[in-house]
Amino acid sequence: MTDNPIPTPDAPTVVPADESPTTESHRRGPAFKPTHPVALAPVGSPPHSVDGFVREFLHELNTTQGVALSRSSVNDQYLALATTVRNYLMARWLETGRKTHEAQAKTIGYLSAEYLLGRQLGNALLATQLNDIAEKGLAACGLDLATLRSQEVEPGLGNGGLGRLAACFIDSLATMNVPCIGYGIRYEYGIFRQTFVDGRQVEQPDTWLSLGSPWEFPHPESAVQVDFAGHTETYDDHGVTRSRWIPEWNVLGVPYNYMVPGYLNGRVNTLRLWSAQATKAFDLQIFNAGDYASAVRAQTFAENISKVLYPEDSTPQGKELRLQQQYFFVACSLRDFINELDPDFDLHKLPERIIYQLNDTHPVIAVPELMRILVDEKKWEWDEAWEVTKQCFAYTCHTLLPEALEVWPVSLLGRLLPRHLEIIYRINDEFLAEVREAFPGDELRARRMSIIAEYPERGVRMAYLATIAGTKVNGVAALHSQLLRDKVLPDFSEMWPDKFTNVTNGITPRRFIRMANPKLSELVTDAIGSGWVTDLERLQELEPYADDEDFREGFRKAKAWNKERLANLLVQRDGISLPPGHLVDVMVKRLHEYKRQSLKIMHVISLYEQVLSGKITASDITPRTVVFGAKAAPGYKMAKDTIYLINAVAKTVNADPRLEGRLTVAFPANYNVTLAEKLIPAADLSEQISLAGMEASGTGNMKFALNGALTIGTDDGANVEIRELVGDENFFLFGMREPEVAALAASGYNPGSLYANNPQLKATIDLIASGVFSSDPHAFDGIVGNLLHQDRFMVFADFDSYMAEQAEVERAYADEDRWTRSAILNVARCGFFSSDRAMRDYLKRIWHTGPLL
Ligand code: NBG
Repeated sequence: MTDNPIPTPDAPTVVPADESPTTESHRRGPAFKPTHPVALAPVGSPPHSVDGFVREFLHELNTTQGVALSRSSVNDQYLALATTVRNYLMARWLETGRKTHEAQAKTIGYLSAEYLLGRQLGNALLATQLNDIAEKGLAACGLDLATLRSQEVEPGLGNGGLGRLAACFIDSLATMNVPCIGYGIRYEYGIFRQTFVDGRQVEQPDTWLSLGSPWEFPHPESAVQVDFAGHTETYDDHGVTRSRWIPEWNVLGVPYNYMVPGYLNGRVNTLRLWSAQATKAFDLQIFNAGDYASAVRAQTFAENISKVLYPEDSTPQGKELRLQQQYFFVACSLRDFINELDPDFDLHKLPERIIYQLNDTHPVIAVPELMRILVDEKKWEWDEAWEVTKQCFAYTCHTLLPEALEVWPVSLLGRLLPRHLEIIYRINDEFLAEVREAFPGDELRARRMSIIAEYPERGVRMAYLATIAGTKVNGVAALHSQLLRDKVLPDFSEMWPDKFTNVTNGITPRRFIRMANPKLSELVTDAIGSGWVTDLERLQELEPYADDEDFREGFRKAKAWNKERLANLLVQRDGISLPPGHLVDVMVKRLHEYKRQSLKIMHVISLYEQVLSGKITASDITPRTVVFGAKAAPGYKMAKDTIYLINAVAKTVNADPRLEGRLTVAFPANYNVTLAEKLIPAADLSEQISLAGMEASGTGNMKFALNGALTIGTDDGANVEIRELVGDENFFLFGMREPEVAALAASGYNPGSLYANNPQLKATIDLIASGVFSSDPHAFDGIVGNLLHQDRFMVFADFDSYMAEQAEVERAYADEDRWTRSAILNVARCGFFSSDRAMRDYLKRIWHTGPLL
């Protein structure tokens, strides 16, 4: 628990009142009235022409990078290009800030510990419509746009779906003209860089900042102080007994602003990520005492808070540093918004100005923090403060896995945030009184609903706190929201049925179709015009084109082009060859047992086994390449073993001439947003094969369908809605449904007997255990033993159904026209999955605000 111990008593303890930067340094606006006409005019943009672009680019190269074109490195050129494109967005950004401030409009404060942004340059070029100009301008300077684009290291400040969703949402809000500030953490190291050594995952630090970061604007003058630890005391405040927190140490949060450009609409919102820095008090005392080494250590200690993204996805580790991160960024974010309000603003009206969306439980400590500000600092009555606080938050749950619901040990929370723990206790007391009043005599219910869990140790259930405080609680797909109400929070949904709602996730069409799939975009735009980019439901107009032979031909050509582009990339990036003419079957997502990559690799192994044993011949197999992309949490043994198994199978299968090259496995390392943008458009088949009831939504599933891949999937998460929309005949459904899963679990699931009674399943598992895939005979004991004796995610139970549906896939793929028709209908019918629609749903059902026009 104590991976970042609180400083011992020789660490600084004094927090001088004048610690924050001088008021003078962050005063806004000029001291005197400007008179120069340029200073009075609106901020201008560089001319939208090749000439204007070249001038701006060379100016940046010469004056910001400080190099001549003739001596510039590719990195110089990339940085100058990024800055140039940024300059074209600047006038919009400054104008957006001015307009939002003037309108005093309600803002969405999106609180998220993760933003998986992907590369910025392509998106900025798209938003400014500068692609062609940049290409020509750079060519005239002897440079190649594509080369410079590939120089960008993506900010991997998230683990997977949750962080990518946040990035899609802020893109949509900007495009829809809705005021939003995304708040998060500027991790110095994002999600680790994955490499494979002898087939095993090895993690390397993600040094995304090391070559410069042209997209960020630090504002050290607006740094915010964040306190930790210490104790609380009561005092007499003119006859009223109040509490106050005497913290033990503190750090500074320095904001870094990033542009979030809307698509062709003139709006640029802000993403504000906080970086931790030592306060002066932290080291001054020790410096004065002449202990240089301790002073530097103190500094390192403070900066640790934003040092690294925790690489666990959906399974938090409950580490102290993690709680520090969570409190750090929400404390900064609340303080920041309040600081920006007019000094005479009446905080009772705060809900008219902001709604904080809690992206999972990670930022939930914001609830007691706002209470602390109102009750302790502003000296409000408790009830008055709670009334306002309740209206300022809404909560999105992103999981159903019990181990993913955060519970902070009371001992830890009380040590790090003693005043917040007191506030949580009081919220709980008042809430439980409400429960007892609503359900008299039902003490068991009160105990079940308590924010404080008693076992296995006393802990604070953050999801309960969020549910009690939030105006609304939502799940991320229809099935997930239903299970959230019925299984995770049934007592709460009984008490407050209206609090619960669903918003099915979505993805941004700008990045994942328009940018990632230029050929399909062109084809679609030629057919139905370009309106679909901001109004994705218009893809419906493509339906009749499914029966148009020319369109189908164009569609296939686009897919073939995407496959070739992927093949070129994989050779260059990983030395992997993608055989032409293959069905491209893709499973990309975090490695997790519930997602069942093991089932996918068992499909490959089963086919291989059937060839080895002579049940079929290679020519019976539809030529297929199975592509995996997945990172495993560094401490997740089973997930790492699965990566090793996939790599081992790939090595064996790809080299076996008996398969005649008709079945290959590709596993490029370090799957990230940049790779996704090339992989997804090239896919024919999308694998969404989690055990029903486990995947909250999935968003990769939406990206594949919208890029014309067909889905093989279980009735889980948003798959359910995809299938409803595209129609059964255009979706490969297999496996148990959620109620069957629940029933099987209740009746006692026995994977061992399935193994014993299913010859092909047995042959598949036996081949893994036989040692053909690894020189280490025990390499897969863990995986095999786990499946045989436990199989928590019921891989064996769905094995037959999955194999049968894969055979159905092969039959369908053999009929080119039928397949293309289905793929086009997937695109035409999935417009619902735009994150623009998701944002409209949040605006209507949760945030109760709208665009600022
Ligand atoms: C993930 C779910 C996905 C879902 C994303 C975005 C967490 C805790 N949850 O199914 O596993 O698509 O959130 O909602 O990362």
